[in-house]
Amino acid sequence: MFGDSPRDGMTAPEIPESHPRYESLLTRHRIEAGVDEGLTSRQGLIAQGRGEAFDYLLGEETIPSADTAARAAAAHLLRADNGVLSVNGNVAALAPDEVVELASATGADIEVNLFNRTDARVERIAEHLEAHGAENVGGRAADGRIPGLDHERAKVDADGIGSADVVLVPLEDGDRAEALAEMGATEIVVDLNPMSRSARSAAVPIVDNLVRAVPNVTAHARELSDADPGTLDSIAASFDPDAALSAAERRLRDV
Ligand code: PTJ
Repeated sequence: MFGDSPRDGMTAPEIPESHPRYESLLTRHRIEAGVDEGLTSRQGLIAQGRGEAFDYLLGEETIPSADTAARAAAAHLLRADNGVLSVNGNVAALAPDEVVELASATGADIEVNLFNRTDARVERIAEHLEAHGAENVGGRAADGRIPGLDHERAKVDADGIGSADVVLVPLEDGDRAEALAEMGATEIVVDLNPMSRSARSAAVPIVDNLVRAVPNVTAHARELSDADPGTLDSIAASFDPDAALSAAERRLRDV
């Protein structure tokens, strides 16, 4: 059914568009197709299931605090000297075009950065992103290290995430998110679970589904493209991560 082209999993013809949970079911098919195509790890299926549960409780919409976070993320990326968008197997399957558009709107680089790293999957994902218009995709050199992690999980590009001043990590394992934050870069995390260590270690936690969050950061970046540095700095500085996490948690508990 899937696998003839990278986009086959997007169409999922057996789901009628009138289905009340059409978007959610389509997303599932994209992740399944990602596994079939060698982009997404099997653990990525489990991660998606965890994410779906939180998204259901959030009402499957971008809540106001997540929108504020997306705006702060856009300001950070526009101000960055070396901004990097980190892409794993789930992100590659769910939002390749959206990542390419965000890179173009902010001038950030794209780097494949995997929890369950193999050279073959890095190459597969890099080629997939290139087929969607990405240029100079990083992650293949793997000549840098995130301190405090074991060998495979620590690998990054020295001139990419290794020297970034702002990193966007949509969906990250807690250990790696904490280790990345300790490297000193401003860390932007997209995670539907506001209680996860990844969200809690981020300077800018965006509690939203990455399929909504990435295009939303792009929309804010486009809207802020002519803003002066002082305006961008003040948007970034006025963002309160604890308030954003508390607002998201209240929304989950108020269902
Ligand atoms: O491709 P790899 O090898 O780098 O592996 C990627 C995964 C995601 C498998 C790996 O990083 C992992 O195991 O992650 P965790 O520890 O399962 O954490 C995933 C987090 O992302 C959880 O807190 C989920 O709630 C959240 N999540 C899942 N799907 C989405 C999401 N957040 C935003 N949007 C989603 N679509």
